[in-house]
Amino acid sequence: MAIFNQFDTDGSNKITEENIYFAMQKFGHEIPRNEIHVMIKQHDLTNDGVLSYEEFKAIFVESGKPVMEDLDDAFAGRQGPAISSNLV
Ligand SMILES: [Ca+2]
Repeated sequence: MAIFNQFDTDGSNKITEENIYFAMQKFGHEIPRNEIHVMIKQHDLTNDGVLSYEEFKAIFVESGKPVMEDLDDAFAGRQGPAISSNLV
């Protein structure tokens, strides 16, 4: 999943709170750290404080929508351009 690598900028195969924060910032979305913290907590099945590929993927597939569309939805209402347009 290409989007995973967009977030996992340090190549650790884990998505941290910081990874998400800076990735979203790069996409033009300023997400409060506490919101990211909650998002991770909700999807961190292993309780290690970071998201694996599977855990990360679940954020976007749980609603049954395509990944990119869902990512936009997840941060709908934010300032900045749609995420999809930044990845092509
Ligand atoms: Ca985890």
